[in-house]
Amino acid sequence: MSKILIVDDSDTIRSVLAHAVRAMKFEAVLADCGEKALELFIAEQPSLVLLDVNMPGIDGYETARRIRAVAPEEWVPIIFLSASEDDQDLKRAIECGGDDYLVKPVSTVVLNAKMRALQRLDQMRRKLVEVSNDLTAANQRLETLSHQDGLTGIANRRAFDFLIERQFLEAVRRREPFSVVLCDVDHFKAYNDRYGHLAGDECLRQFATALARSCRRPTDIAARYGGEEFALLLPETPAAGALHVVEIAQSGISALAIAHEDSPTSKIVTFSAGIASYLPERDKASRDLTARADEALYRAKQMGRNRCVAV
Ligand code: GH3
Ligand code: MG
Ligand code: MG
Repeated sequence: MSKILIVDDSDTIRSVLAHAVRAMKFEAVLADCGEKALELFIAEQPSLVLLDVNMPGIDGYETARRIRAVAPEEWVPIIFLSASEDDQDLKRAIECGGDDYLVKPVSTVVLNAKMRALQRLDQMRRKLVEVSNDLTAANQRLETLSHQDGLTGIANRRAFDFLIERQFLEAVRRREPFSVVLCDVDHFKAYNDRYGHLAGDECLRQFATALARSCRRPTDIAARYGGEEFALLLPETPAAGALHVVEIAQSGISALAIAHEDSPTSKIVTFSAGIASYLPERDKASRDLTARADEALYRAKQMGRNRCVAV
């Protein structure tokens, strides 16, 4: 049930209002001064506040200001109840964060109607907040999807293109080595032909997971480059280090022992890899790392597959 915070220094008015509020099937929480009101506002989280203006200690205006300061993102309707009919008092009440201003004595019918109207606004506001939170979550999901490969869940080509550029520039700036590895599943067409496309997809999923696992550093990235080709981006890594990562990947993938009866080169699924490295002391700023890795990969294929060549 909704809680209404009633703030008034007069015992009589407080109990009249409490009676009216309870008759409307709300719970009444009572405060006899502004300080107490703030305390209860925080502790009880009411859905609406009925606020007297003239009180000993901090007055209603200051109480409203402090309530608004407690939760600037939130909105809890505040209705001022004042003895003054002066327009200036009403103006000030609204400026202090009030949403409505009623002159005492207030008829319960008017009070009821005003409370309903403000609650309706509050509900609409909550719905808007909900919709906006849903939109934020949906945008985050889209953002993730836009750089994630749908089949394997690792980075996609788009992410690869973006990251290689950034990591390469970073390597040049910091004068650190940087390696790119291209990996290609051996005789994968024959795998699809023998086991079917769905089994092929499952093979690629397992392959990607094993490849991603062989990237030990948080800055290493495994991406699906396209089809049955994958790429590794290895910052702060010269060719020898990249070779080491490829060896880990090779043992991870041979541990999967995915049967490939129709492969002319092995009884299980294997891959070939090409490594290209940027070395600050050797290269000016060669940007064709991917092309070089592709050449190396081609050579690994030529040399019989299931191996790695570095250029
Ligand atoms: P090589 O050892 O020279 O790399 O031979 P290969 O058969 O792996 O190379 P090729 O490029 O001739 O064939 C690649 C195959 O990969 C053909 C294509 O049908 C398959 N492939 C590409 N993407 C996918 C995919 O998303 N799912 C499945 N199941 N197969 C794919
Ligand atoms: Mg290929
Ligand atoms: Mg292949």
